[in-house]
Formats: sequence, C-alpha cells, structure tokens
Amino acid sequence: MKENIDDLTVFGGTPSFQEPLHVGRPNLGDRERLFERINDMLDRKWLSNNGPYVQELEQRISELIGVKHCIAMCNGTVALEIAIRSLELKGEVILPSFTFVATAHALQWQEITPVFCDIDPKTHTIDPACIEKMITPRTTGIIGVHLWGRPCDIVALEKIADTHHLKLLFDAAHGFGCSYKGRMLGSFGNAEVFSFHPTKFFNSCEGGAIVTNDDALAAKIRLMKNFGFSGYDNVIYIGTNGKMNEMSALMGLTNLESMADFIAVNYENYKSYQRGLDSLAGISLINYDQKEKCNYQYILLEIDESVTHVNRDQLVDILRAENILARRYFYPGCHRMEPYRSYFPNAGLMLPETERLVKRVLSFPTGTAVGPDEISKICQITRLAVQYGPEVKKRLSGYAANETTKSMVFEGFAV
Ligand code: T4K
Repeated sequence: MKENIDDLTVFGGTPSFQEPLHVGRPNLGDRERLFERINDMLDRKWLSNNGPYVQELEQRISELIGVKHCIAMCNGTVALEIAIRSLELKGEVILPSFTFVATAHALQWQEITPVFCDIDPKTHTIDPACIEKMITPRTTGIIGVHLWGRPCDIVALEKIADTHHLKLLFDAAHGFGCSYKGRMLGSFGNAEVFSFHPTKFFNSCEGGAIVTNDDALAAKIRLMKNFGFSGYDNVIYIGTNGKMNEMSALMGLTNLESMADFIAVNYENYKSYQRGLDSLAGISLINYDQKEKCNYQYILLEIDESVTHVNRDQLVDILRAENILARRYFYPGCHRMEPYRSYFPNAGLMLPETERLVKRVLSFPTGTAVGPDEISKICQITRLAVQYGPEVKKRLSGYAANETTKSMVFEGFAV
C-alpha cells in the first residue's frame, strides 16, 4: 500500500500494477457454451443475414426489454444512422454535446445538422429546459442519450416532442438493462438504440440493436439494414449493410446468459468504490437511482479542483503512472471535436454546464476485470493524491516545468 506521496510512481515509486488496468475490459460469458455455439454455427454453415442466432438474440432482447421489435445490427453507430434515416430526420436535430461522438456523427454523416444542447449537471443528460431554445423551423427531432445508463428526463422530452411535432430517438448505448419509472429503457420514444461494443457491460464483440414498438418503422428498418431486399431479387427500398453476423449473435446470446452476474459484479465494484472514496472531500462518485434497474457499468468521478487542488488531468497522470488507465469520457465534448468545432466555433457559449463538466469527470475501471483488491489500491492512490493535494500539485507543476526544460534541451533550445 502506498502511504506517502513519495510512493506515487509519478514521484519515483513503483507502479501499483504490472499490467495496465483499462476502462472497458469486456465481460465474457461461459466459454464452453460459446464454443458449442460456434461449432453449431460452423456445422450449419449459416454465418450472417438473419441467421438463427440473430433471430434468437432479437427474441431474447425483445422479451427482456418488453418491446415488440428488436433489430440486431453490426454496431451501435450504424444502428443510430439507420434509426435516424428510418425516422426521416433531416434539417436539424437537437442532441447533447456531452456524449460519445458517434451520436453526432450519425447525424452529420447524413448531412443533418447536429444542434448541441446543454445538460442538467445533476443527471449529465440533456436538459429539457434548454431544448426549447434550440428549436427552429428546421428542427425535425431530438436525440436523448441515457448517459452512463441513467435515463433522460423522458417525460419532459416526450412532452416537448409532442408539442413541437418532433421525432424522439434515444441513444441507449449505455442503457441496456436499465429502467425508467419501472419500465426498461428501450421502449421509449419512436425508437431506441443499444450498443454491444466490448467496452459495454454486455457485448456481442461488435454489435448493436434498434428497439421499437412501431410495426411499420421496424419493417422499414429490417429492409434498410439489408440493402432494401425483400426476397432474393426484389429491392424495394434504399438500404445499407447493417446486419449483425452469427458470430456476434452467439457471443451476445452467451453473454446474455451471464448478464445478471455481470451486473452483480458491477454493483459490488460500485459499492467498493463508494467505501474506498467515502468522505473524500472534492470527489463525488456517480449516483444511481436504487429504485430503478441499473447496470452500474460506469464508475464516474467528479473532481472539484477548488477543493482537491490536483485537477482532473493531473489525477489522470498520477493514475496512468500506476498503470491505471482512467478515461476522460467524454472530453472535450462533441462541439469541440471536428468537424463541429469548425462548423460551430461559438457553440460552447450555449453549453456552460457541458464545458464545466467535461473538465471534471473521470471514468475508473470496473467490470469482471477488477475486484475489491484492485479497487482498494485505486482508491488509496486517489486518496493520497487528493489528501495531499496542494503538495502534489506543487510537485507536479515543478515536474512539468522540469520536463519542459528537458524537452527543450532535447530539442536544442537549452541555453
Ligand atoms: N453512443 C454512445 C453514447 C456510445 O458510448 C457509443 C459507443 C456509441 C453511441 C456507438 O456505439 P458503437 O458503434 O461503438 O457500438 C469507445 C468505444 O469504441 C465505443 O463503443 C464506446 N461508445 C465508447 C464509450 O468507448 P474507446 O476509444 O474508448 O474504445 P477502445 O476500443 O479504445 O476501448 C477502450 C479500452 O477497452 C481499451 O483501451 C482496452 C479495452 N478493450 C477494448 C476492446 C475493444 C478491451 O480490453 N478489449 C477490447 O476488445 O471508444
């Protein structure tokens, strides 16, 4: 255990972990069951295009969510693109800037203008009070993102969408297995989109799905994800290749069987972080609503530099030196990424909460790859850095100045 700041690796101590601890190590289900399914797939020689494993996965997910249609996809981004196109969104669509860039790209890819809206600092999801200000005659829809698996204010969003005749789509990439007012995420708005990327607590290698209760929309999406084919030679709609393959589907089915175990591990990890960071001034751990179903897949910290002295980025450096690869999800906000930064250079003026939050949040490792021992060490290092904040900050600043001098020498600038 590291007990004083000289033990920190940034100041010359030995790294706490030999191997890097990543955020987003995949959770894996039963291997034997997986190999059985792979063999079965090889025997059947049916590898893609609405194969039996895809159909089974769609069925299982529909039942789990309580939604009429689940259309499995090759990944969450293509699922978003197809959902957006199937809803005939065009012109402008309002979404939060505080999300993974895929949410914005899925619009811009189709030459629809993403209009970035601020978030509620308590929930990190789109602030309904800000949406009305962004609506113009060109607005056709709203995309809410259930960030970290915490639901948007769905009732408020539905009301705005109804009043202004806008389509309502949810990016539920983080929301699989979570509920809102007792109903599973996936069954709200016109449609919702899941991601089953390996960094998600439930993965299908790569994958995603669109879920909806709208029969006509589901039929259209099924056509669109398979080039618009209806039968062998009959193309009746514009489409693309959004199909999930059998390998991904059987991975998904196998992992689905262990989903409750993954959530239990995430919950235990969450509680370990709660204990480990308890009453550490200036650090707050994400809150999850205990009355709702939740996947607990993100361990998100908010760092108040005015209390901790060390800022979020210095904490990242301290942790990285220990081989703890904490992530700055979702820094610096979509509006500060290309092409949006060039298109809307002043977007930040309308996004004060987003601008503040992107500098404060940090994601820590969780999932089946870590347990109480690792978490205890991670918390101990965080406590050390924060409790000795002023001293750590001073030494890090000196260290940074030294590093600059060294690199200047290296680059031939030394006097
Ligand atoms: N909407 C939202 C709100 C999203 O968060 C996402 C995806 C999407 C839409 C789009 O869904 P997809 O099209 O991706 O299905 C990632 C993921 O690429 C992305 O899926 C995810 N959100 C986002 C939050 O994170 P990176 O750059 O952090 O991922 P990557 O691949 O570098 O992985 C992170 C770490 O996880 C690695 O450093 C190590 C570990 N890892 C990763 C993979 C892929 C493993 O241990 N094994 C693996 O196989 O972006």
